[in-house]
Amino acid sequence: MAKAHSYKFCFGPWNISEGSDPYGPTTRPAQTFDWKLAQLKKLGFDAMMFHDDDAVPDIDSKSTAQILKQAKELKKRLDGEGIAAEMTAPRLWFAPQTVDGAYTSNDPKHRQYAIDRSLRCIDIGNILGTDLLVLWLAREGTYLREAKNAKRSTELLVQAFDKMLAHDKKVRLSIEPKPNEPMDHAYIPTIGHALAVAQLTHDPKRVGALIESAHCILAGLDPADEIDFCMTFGKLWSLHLNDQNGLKYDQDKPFGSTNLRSAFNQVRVLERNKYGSRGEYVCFDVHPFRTTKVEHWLAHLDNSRRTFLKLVEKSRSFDEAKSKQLIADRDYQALDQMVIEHLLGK
Ligand code: XLS
Ligand code: MG
Repeated sequence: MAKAHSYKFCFGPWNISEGSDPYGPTTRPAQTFDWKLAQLKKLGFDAMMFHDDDAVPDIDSKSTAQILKQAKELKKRLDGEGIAAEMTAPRLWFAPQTVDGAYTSNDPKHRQYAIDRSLRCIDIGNILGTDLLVLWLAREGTYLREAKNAKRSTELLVQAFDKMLAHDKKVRLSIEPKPNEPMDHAYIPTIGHALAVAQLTHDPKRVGALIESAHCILAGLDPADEIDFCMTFGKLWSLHLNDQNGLKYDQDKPFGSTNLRSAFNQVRVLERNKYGSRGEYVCFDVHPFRTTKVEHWLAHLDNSRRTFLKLVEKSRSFDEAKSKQLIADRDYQALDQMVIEHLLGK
């Protein structure tokens, strides 16, 4: 199996979830943050990603001084365990103030709440030692188009991003596109939209993106192509690998669980673009199945990392010379079969 030295791995506390879904309650008792942190290194992971209220629970009930104090305490713990913070992300989809959107809410007070919370999240990231602010724009969209207008919403997003860029000269905004869910339609559905909006900000070189496999699939796009497109701009700063079985709710399935060929192609483009050589992490934004027993609670993370490393091996052992010759002959049937048999193993 490929040595993990060329890739560093990451997950978030929310990836060790309790199994509830819209049609049923949890099937596993909640684990403590301490327990989740303790599993990370055992699984061969290097970093944890944090929503602002993962780092500072009940953040809305705390003063700035309390928030910064708790962030410093967390930083001390992470340093003690040799765990890096990969990113921070404002969780702008739970609070009552974001019921009608965060940065694009029709209520100016709610827009201000979202911006203030994002600036605090940047301060938390500074303390935890990461310059990456991930912006999954969960509620920036509509249930019905007549409630908002997309041009104004895009302008409001740019204004919010500019306030974050002005707040801290080092922060890098990593927009995580997703076409829908929870919204009926989201405003930044693909990597193309994310990189286009970046160009409208005051400092486009500090606005990049995060790609999630499932979100590309929900947009009817190929994750490998989205990765390659983003790498063309040098702006893939984080990555949530997982899988998705068609157009439905976001499944956050283990990497390779539905489409091994697509997973192989994602790894192949990451290899080709030397993703990770500039300090980027491979994060798995995956959830256990609802049926998963407590004793198998970490398998989805361990399996995703194992699959990734085995596909790194498959990518490195792929007969590139033979494939180049088949491409030169435009013999794509043979190339197709060659990939299939390579993945099936001898
Ligand atoms: C949800 C998003 C979320 C972000 C982190 O679909 O993928 O998990 O990545 O808040
Ligand atoms: Mg994600």
